[in-house]
Amino acid sequence: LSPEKELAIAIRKREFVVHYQPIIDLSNGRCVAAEALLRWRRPDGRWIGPDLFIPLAEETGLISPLTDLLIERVIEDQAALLRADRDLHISINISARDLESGRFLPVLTEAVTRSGVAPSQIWIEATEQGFIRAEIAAGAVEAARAAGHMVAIDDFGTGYSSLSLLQGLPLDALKIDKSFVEAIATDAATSVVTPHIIDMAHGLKLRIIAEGVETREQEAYLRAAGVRLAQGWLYSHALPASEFATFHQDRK
Ligand code: G
Ligand code: G
Ligand code: G
Ligand code: MN
Ligand code: NA
Repeated sequence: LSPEKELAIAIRKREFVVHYQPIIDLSNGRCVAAEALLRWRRPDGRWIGPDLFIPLAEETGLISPLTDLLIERVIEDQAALLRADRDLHISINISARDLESGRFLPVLTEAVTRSGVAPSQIWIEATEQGFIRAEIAAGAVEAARAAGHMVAIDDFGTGYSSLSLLQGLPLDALKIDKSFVEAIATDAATSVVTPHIIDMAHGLKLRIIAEGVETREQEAYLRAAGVRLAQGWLYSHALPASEFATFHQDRK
């Protein structure tokens, strides 16, 4: 069986679960959101990470049904919690292909409407690559925002994005890639770039979410620089839905 066939069958059999990495408000330590991260759980019990199957899904067009499944699972897992806490948000990753086709948006709108979740409680992340490749990126972002979602550019700094790309997109937020967080307070060459990314995001009036925060020193630096939101192993790994509910209960 080719990897593509295996993936297609796995999608049909719904062998995917979603784990949730908490996102923390640095001003008060509260858990205000989580990033949804797909995991493939094979029938033999093996777990396969998204770094292995997302690129294959993108190359083969299987990303579209996979994103549909992601949306279904996120709503299944989180609708009750989202209805109970209107200040909680779940952030989902959308691929370049999804942005190009635009199909994810009616699927998301239907799921949100049916479950009584506010559209503003679902954030959308797409990588720089997604915005560059999608010719209609600005239109897709506008449509998602018009439907009530916040839209963030993900893994910022790792692609080819330019200031002009950012200026041309009606974005709400920017996620600083973990490589720039890792460089904080080290003598890595990238450490000089981090404050510029933060300044630029502030200049463009974007909310900032820092990824891969692992130390109190990084956290203190980010807070002092005016970064409001952070995620990383300092707070928590990605958690199964039930464990995320407990984490949120303790830190809401
Ligand atoms: O969770 P981490 O472990 O290994 O995820 C690796 C990368 O896989 C993430 O940074 C993200 O870009 C991608 N990814 C995870 N879940 C999804 C998903 O549901 N859809 C898409 N398109 N990408 C995802
Ligand atoms: O969630 P975290 O960022 O720690 O995930 C890292 C990798 O560990 C994932 O890409 C996935 O392959 C694997 N993984 C995630 N959740 C589980 C789990 O519940 N059990 C096992 N065995 N592996 C997992
Ligand atoms: O969407 P995306 O690239 O942003 O997903 C987050 C990725 O970052 C996942 O692969 C997850 O396992 C990883 N990750 C999350 N927190 C940390 C962290 O604190 N340190 C490192 N090195 N990786 C992290
Ligand atoms: Mn992401
Ligand atoms: Na990222």
